[in-house]
Amino acid sequence: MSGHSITFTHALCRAPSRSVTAGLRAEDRGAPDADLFAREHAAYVAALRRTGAEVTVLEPQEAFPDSVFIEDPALCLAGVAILLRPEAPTRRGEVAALRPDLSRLFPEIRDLGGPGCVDGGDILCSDTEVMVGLSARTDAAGVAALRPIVEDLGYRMRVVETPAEILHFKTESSLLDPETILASPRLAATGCFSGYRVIETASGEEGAANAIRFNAPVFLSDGFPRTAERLDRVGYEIRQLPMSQAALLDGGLSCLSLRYSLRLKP
Ligand code: CIR
Repeated sequence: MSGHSITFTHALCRAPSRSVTAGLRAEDRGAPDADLFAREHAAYVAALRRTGAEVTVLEPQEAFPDSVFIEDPALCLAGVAILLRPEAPTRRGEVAALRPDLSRLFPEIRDLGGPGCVDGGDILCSDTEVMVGLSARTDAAGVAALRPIVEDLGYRMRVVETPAEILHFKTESSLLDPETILASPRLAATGCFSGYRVIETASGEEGAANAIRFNAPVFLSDGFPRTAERLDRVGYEIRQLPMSQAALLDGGLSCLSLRYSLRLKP
């Protein structure tokens, strides 16, 4: 096992805006509390920093309530930042707002271009492969525009379907190590992870699948004790973080950062 795809030197986050209370949500379970969101976000940033990574936190953007979910407007791959194209009209402007920061941090920037759409939340990367889930936010035209970029950077691309009830492909899946994926039973049942070892979340704990392996630990959201125990039993170092406010906006651990290494693909 190379360990490469789980070793990150950097992460990029964006502080939540006060306008986060107006963020998109499929089902209204109440608006998040902006102060509590900020505290949970700060705990997340601190936890990433404790792994030794350099974490940059960008200024909040009031014009974009969902901009704290910085994973969606870009993909960082092999030392290149790829600017994507969110489907949600209220999120389109996040791309232009992020460009100057990515230009400062990355030696190379590429653009997806229109008219297709891709959200970073639908992209799961291993050492060799980029899996993209078609979803309400990522369409075939977007995938067609992404493919040549990904292949030019030396990765295979696998395109799969995300079941309609799941917002983003990674809402219910994450890479635990280069060969292992954590996924909800309903996503795993589609067969899309063939070739990987799949660990399923415990019953009723589908949200645990939006985990991140960031250097040594696997971070899980609070409130998924049986999945945490399942992972602990097979040897993963588990850290749990409060995600109550992001969850009200259908977000989770992966959405809150762009994780990358400035080493090029070996
Ligand atoms: C949205 O609907 O776009 C946000 N409220 C949540 C985005 C979550 N992002 C992700 O799963 N990558």
